[in-house]
Amino acid sequence: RACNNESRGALIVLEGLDRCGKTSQSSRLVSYLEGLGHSTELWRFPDRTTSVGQMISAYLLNQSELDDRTIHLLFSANRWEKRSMMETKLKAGTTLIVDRYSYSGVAFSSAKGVDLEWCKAPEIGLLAPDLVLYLDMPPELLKGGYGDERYERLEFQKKVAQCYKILRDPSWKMVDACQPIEDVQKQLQKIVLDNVLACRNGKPLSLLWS
Ligand code: 2DT
Repeated sequence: RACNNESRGALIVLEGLDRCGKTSQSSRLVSYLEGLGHSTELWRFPDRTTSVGQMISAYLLNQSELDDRTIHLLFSANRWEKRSMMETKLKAGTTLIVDRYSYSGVAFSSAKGVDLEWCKAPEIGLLAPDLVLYLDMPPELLKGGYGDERYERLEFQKKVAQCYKILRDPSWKMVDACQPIEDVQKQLQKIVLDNVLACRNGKPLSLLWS
């Protein structure tokens, strides 16, 4: 779809605990926006395809051990290595639906006891999302138990939920993810479409944390 220089894509982030439905809602949003003729891509962090991403993946699969701050900085580096591509795509008019971003970075590391402000520091200067959608679900209700990756334990997820609460700001859109998947999708679609249109109409890009 043709785009004039003024109209850019939106940077839209989905956050929430493991297994709250982020991944399937994200791909549905991409289909929805594409169906309306908006150029859209699905992104996710960690991006396990890069060399930094492979180190992160090995850590998550319990195939390697890393100090808490070291892995935190790798997650952050994994966003920095994608930053310029992200900006290029947005400026070319493509909307990015991003499954996890800096908020996961800060929530998961601070849930381990790493200082919150320390966790935020390496994220400063990354592109700020135009919209943060938080899929809200009590840790006890997360779908079908947990897998074998690091972090997939109820007690830890409860701590992550607390850290997300501290990070949350009034601009976040909280969506009740306990509703049927179709109802969640309908709510997300409306919020996302409004945001995509606002970005096309000249809302400027901004930087974390602002
Ligand atoms: P997925 O199952 O969504 O691939 O999540 N995580 C993620 C962090 O600890 N820091 C980060 O910066 C990001 C993006 C959340 C993989 C796990 O990695 C955690 C779950």
